[in-house]
Amino acid sequence: MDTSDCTEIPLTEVEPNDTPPDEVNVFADGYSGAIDPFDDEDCVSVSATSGQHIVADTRDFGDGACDALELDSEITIFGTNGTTRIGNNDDADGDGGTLGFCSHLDVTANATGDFFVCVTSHGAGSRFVYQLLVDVQ
Ligand SMILES: [Ca+2]
Ligand SMILES: [Ca+2]
Ligand SMILES: [Ca+2]
Repeated sequence: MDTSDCTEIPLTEVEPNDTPPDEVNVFADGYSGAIDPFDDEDCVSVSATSGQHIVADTRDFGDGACDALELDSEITIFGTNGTTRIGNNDDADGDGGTLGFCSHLDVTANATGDFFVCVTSHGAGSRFVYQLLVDVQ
């Protein structure tokens, strides 16, 4: 097999980032990570003002992994205490989106402070690399 065209995907996540509110990465544009092992959880913090929308998406790297079920993510957003779930999405297509098995979640901040966006694998045994987009608006 000729792998000379392969490029290493640079990931920006820093483990451990599995446990909000303390063990997380501060979100920055261009965030990417790997769910590995399959029960890995990757969490970022974003600050929001009460009433703002926190919009989070997972994406593949343009290789069609979301459509092909190679990337079946789930996004959960936790409130400022790091433990109260305020939203969850498995497949963006379930919301009428076009992202295959990737995820899309839009929640309204119920307080002012740091919120936590966590990416996990939906279903057993799936490992993948992903890009995470978060917009506070
Ligand atoms: Ca990870
Ligand atoms: Ca992790
Ligand atoms: Ca999914």
